[in-house]
Amino acid sequence: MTSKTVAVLPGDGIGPEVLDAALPVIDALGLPITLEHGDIGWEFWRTEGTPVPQRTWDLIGRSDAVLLGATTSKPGREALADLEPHLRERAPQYVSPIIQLRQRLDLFANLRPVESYLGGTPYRFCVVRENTEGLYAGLDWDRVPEEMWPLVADHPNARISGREATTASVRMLTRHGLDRILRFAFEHARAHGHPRVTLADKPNVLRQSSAYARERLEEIAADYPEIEYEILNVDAVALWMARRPERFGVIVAENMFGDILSDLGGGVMGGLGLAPSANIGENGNYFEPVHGSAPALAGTGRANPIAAFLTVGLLLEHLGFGEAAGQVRDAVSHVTRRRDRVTYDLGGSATTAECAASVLDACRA
Ligand code: GGG
Repeated sequence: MTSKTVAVLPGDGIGPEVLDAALPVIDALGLPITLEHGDIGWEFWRTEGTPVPQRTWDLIGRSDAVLLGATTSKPGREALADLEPHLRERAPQYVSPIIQLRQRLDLFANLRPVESYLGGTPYRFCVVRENTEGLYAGLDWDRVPEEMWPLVADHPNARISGREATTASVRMLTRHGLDRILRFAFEHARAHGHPRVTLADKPNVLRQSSAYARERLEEIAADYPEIEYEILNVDAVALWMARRPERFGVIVAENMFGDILSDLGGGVMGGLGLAPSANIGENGNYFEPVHGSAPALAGTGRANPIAAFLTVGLLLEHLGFGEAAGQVRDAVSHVTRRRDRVTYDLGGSATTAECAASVLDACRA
């Protein structure tokens, strides 16, 4: 097995605790991986003026994969209250580290596996969210720009409100963006034996842009004849994710639809404490639990480490350690079915350390 280097960026709040709990799994499985710890998050903005110092970018650049704990996306009232006045004035300039990573590394694919860890009918699917365009392309105006007004003015509500009282956002889909995310979805389906790719879109309302997405889907799908594909309205996908999650393999969606569906996926699984994620591009990646930094929970020993374990599993799979990734998922399954081994958010009473010890024991068994 070729040796790999992973940049570990614990970040803020509970990020360091959940990574500390989950990382021993790499040793437990005897994998040839070198971990290099680096700095990211609010603390580094406070002390150095940036949440991602240059030495961290350098570390990311020389690593095969990046493992993130959690980071502050927007400083809360308590974080602001602790600041000296000159820093408080500058706080609105703080840009979330994960946005910086996604933009600078062009991490266009956000992968969220959704799997039944709490029992019931088994399911295993994933949501692939496009990360760079769609309704979050940044084409968002607090008042419709003058040059756009002729396109909007005929809408009856806009006619009544006038330009000064009309706002707009544009859903931008490009051939470049569509092709690479659709290809990613099909490649993922192929690699994981999923028989079907579902494009979650809105063809009954956003007819023109959805027709273009269909055109790109049909062309890309031709390269994957063994994989079925379908286009469903995003609202129907949400309904079926909740009612019959086992019907899905790979769900792919533009940025906003994917944002919503991927959080729904966390809900279907049983909560954010279980949900892992990956952000992947041509030249970089980072893996992180979906949950945030949860400052109120930090230091209490109650944070759920399962999402961090499953995130490490996802990272292992990406690095080519597929068998080890399966062992991590199996160990998690073994533990999540025992309420006495899980943390409070899953109805248990275990601490972070106790829950992690159970997963590590199951891995070694
Ligand atoms: N691990 C995901 C993550 O940290 N996301 C950023 C985020 O949502 N942060 C909100 C927060 O921690 O306050």
